[in-house]
Amino acid sequence: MWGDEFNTNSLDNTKWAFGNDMGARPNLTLSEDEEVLKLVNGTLKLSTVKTGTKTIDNKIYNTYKATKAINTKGTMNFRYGYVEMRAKVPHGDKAWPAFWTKSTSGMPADTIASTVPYTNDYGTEVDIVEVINSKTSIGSHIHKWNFAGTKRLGSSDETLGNIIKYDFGSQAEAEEYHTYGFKWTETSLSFYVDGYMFYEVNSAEMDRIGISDFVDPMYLILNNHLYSTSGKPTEYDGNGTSFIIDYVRLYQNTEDSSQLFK
Ligand SMILES: [Ca+2]
Repeated sequence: MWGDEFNTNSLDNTKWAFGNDMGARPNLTLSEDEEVLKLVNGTLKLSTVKTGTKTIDNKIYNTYKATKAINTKGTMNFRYGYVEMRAKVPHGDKAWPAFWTKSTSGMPADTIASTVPYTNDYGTEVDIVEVINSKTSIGSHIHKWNFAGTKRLGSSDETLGNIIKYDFGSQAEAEEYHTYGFKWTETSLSFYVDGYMFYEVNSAEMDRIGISDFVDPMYLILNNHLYSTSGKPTEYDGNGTSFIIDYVRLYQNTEDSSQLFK
């Protein structure tokens, strides 16, 4: 089993490196500072922090600092298994925390050792937990991208993002500690909250939307951003958000030769 319980005093750089940012904004800077990324009482705390104000196009916006994303690309890539995160995930207007994956292949500048069996000419992405502007719910998303970075599936099936949702019913409940799981097998992709499977993409649906060959190894990514269209200022106006992660664990069956870990 691979995992990080976040019991160290600083980020374990044998497991995580900075990368895969969602991009800075005119009023949001990305940083590696302890102010926005620190280990606290056995947890990883990813924060957004208000730093001041700035006038952009004659409008005054708050300015914020957020952590750069961290990922396991150089240290841990996997195919199949069950990934679980226990965390307090921020919700609300313009909140944008995410726990997600990308495939090691199919992205222009993303190549790793040739011993990995590259089978596809596209990249895959699974957003295990993503909050975009929601007070009460998380979304999970499955994407398939081609080399140019554009979506390759048909228009209505470009993403399963609007279908796979879990609603907690209130912001207070949504922001409590919960476990978030993603199970990846040869024939299904399924999503869990607190052990309850709330959505499963089965083999028939994978065939229908063209992801039956969803096999290339993926790495994990964590970030806590503030939502806006790319290049536009975020209209978040609070004091900041906290994404507190107790652990991230990957469970695999080492006797199953189809499962890959490196
Ligand atoms: Ca912990």
